[in-house]
Amino acid sequence: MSSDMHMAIDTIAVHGGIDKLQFLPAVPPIYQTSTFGFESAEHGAQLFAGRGEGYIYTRMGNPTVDAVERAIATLEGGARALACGSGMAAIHTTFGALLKAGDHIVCSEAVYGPTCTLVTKFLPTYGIEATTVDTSDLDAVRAAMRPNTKVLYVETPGNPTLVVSDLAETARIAHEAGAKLVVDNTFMSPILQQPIRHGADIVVHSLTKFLNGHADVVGGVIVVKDENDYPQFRKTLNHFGGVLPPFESFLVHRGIKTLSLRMARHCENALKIAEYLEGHDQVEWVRYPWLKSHPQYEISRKQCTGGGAVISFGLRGGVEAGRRMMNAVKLCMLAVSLGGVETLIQHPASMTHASMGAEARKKAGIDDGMVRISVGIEDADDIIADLDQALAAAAGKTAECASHVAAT
Ligand code: LCS
Repeated sequence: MSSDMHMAIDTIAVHGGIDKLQFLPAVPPIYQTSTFGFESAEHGAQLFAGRGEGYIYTRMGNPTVDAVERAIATLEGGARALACGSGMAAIHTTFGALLKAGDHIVCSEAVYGPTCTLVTKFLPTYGIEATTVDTSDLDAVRAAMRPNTKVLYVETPGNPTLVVSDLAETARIAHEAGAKLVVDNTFMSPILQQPIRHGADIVVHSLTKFLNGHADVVGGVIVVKDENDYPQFRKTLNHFGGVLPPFESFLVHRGIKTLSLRMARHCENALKIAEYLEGHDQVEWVRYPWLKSHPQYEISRKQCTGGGAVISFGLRGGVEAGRRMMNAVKLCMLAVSLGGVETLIQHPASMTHASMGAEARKKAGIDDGMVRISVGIEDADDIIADLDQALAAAAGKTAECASHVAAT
C-alpha cells in the first residue's frame, strides 16, 4: 500500500508498513542481523552523518523493525513510530526525550502500576517533579498544571479502574500550559481510539497487548505526531537502548493484520460479559466504558468506537470472594496482562498494581476487592459459563465461611 493512498483503518491494518520493501514479498522478511555492511568507508561515514540510504546497526534501525513502525504510525495517524522492547521502555524513553531536571509532569492517578512507580518514585530522583490527578476531572487537571509542566500524561481508559479522560479537553489544557499531551492508548488500540486525532502529541502502547494480540511478545511503541519531534525520540531510544528486536517486530506486524477483527470480537464479547456481570446478584459493581452505568460513558462513546476488552468488578464478599472466584475459573486463565486472544483474570491490588503501594491505590480508586478481566475472543457463552460456575463456587464457600464464622 503506497503511503499516499487514503484507506480505512481495517485496510491499513492489513497492508500498512509494507510499501517500501524490496522484491515485493507479501510479508516483511525478518532481517535477523545485528549489523549491516557498508559499501565503502565513505558510505559508512555518510550513514553515520545521517545522509544516504542504508542501515548501520540494529539498535539504530532495521528494515523489519521499520516496517512495523510504519504500520503503527499510519494506524495512529502520526508522523513516525519507534518500536521499543516493552511498554515500559516506550514510556521511559518518552520521559527521557521530553523531560529534564527542573521540569514537572502531571499524570493520571489510575495508570498501570509500574507507570505510577516510574513517575512518582523514579522521575523525582532525576530532579523531575510529579503530580498525579484524576484526569477525568478537568478542573483538577487545570489546577495541577504549573509553569514548568512539560508533560501531561493520560492513560485512558485507566488501568484497572477504566476511568475515561476527555482527550480533546486534556489536549487543550496541555497546550494552553505549553506542555505536550502524551496518551497511553494500550487499552483501546488505534482501532478504537486515535488520540492524535483528538489533539495528543505523543501516543504510547504496550505492544504486548492488543497490537500483537497473541501473548507471545513483550514490546512497546511510541508514536510522534510531529516529524520535528522525531529526531529527539530516536536519539533517546538509541542511547537508552530499549529497542524491539527484528523477530518480535515481525510477530507484532503479523498480529496487526487481524487487529481490527480481534477488536470487534473483544468488544462484542466484553459488552456481553459486562452486562452479564452487572445482572448477577453476587456482583456489587461493574466498570466497563460502554456500560451506561459508567461515569464517563458519554465521553467514551464520543472518542472511541468500542468499549475495549477490559472489565473490572467487585463481589459482594469483597477480597475473599474475589480470591475464591479467581481460584475457581477453569477456562479463564489466572494471569496478568491483557489484550490477547485468551481471557485472563487477575487481582490488581496484589498483582499488577501491588508496586504502587496502598495509599496510591486508594487515591486512584483501586479497591482491594477489585477483580479485572481481559476478555478474549473465545465464544462469549463459554466465558460466561465459566464465570458463572466460578461465581457459584465463590458464593458457596462464602456461605460456608459465613456459617463457620457465625458458629465460632
Ligand atoms: N501501559 C499499560 C496501560 C499497561 O497496561 C502496561 C502493562 C504497560 C503500559 C507496560 O507494558 P509492558 O512493559 O508490560 O509491555 N500492563 C500489564 C497489566 O495490566 N498486566 O500485566 C502487564
